[in-house]
Amino acid sequence: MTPLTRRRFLFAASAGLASLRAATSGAPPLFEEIPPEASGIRWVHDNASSPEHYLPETMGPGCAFVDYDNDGWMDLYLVNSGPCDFYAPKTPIRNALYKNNRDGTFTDVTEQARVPGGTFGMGVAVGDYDNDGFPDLFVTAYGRPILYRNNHDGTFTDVSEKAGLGAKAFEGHWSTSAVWFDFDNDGRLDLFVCSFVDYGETSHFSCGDNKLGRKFYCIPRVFRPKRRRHVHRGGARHGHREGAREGARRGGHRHQ
Ligand SMILES: [Ca+2]
Ligand SMILES: [Ca+2]
Ligand SMILES: [Ca+2]
Repeated sequence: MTPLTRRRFLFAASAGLASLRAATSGAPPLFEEIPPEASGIRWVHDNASSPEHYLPETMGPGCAFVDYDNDGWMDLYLVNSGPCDFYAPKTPIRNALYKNNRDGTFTDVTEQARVPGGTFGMGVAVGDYDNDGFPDLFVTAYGRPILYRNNHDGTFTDVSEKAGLGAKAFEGHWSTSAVWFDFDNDGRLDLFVCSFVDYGETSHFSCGDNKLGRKFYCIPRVFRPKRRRHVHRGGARHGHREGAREGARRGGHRHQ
């Protein structure tokens, strides 16, 4: 058999794509964009764009499909920016939770569900950290992240402080992403939170050209990397409060 060189592979792949295009030309598109008027999803992200060109403006927004009410239909959670040390929105902005109406439309239930955010959000990680069968939300942010515990009745409670995930734990911290996973196989979800660069109040700046008098977004490598990461042990059997204590006792809440 003739050996498959890189050139032969690329040739075969391009020939395959060409025949696929020929076979599907004239076929209806796989996806269709549903306008806000039809879906009911009218939420708009505010990227906090400013003349200073601060780096967090270039990030986000994250979102998640999550069946928060366990009715078998995926709902949608969208993360917005918000007030922080360099941004004061002119009008109130918030995250959004859209309930799936099971007919192709969604209803904004953010206020009823009590999940508006309020920090400069980045993304969201979904996980049932207390093993009660209802998904919970961890919102990453430039500044304070938020852990929302699902109350089973269509509402959530901000339990960040009780869980050891509040403002103090993340002071001067920029969490960009997170993942729930059971790293020690004890049946309880744990949380890994990723950091980005050092962008605290005393260290955030923008880049520019002095001759032109213009500012640009800095490339991330001009900032010091933040190697800190958070690993929190969850507490499924005993509820999040005891779980948080256990995490502290067992060194589950680590800063590196
Ligand atoms: Ca649902
Ligand atoms: Ca839960
Ligand atoms: Ca675990």
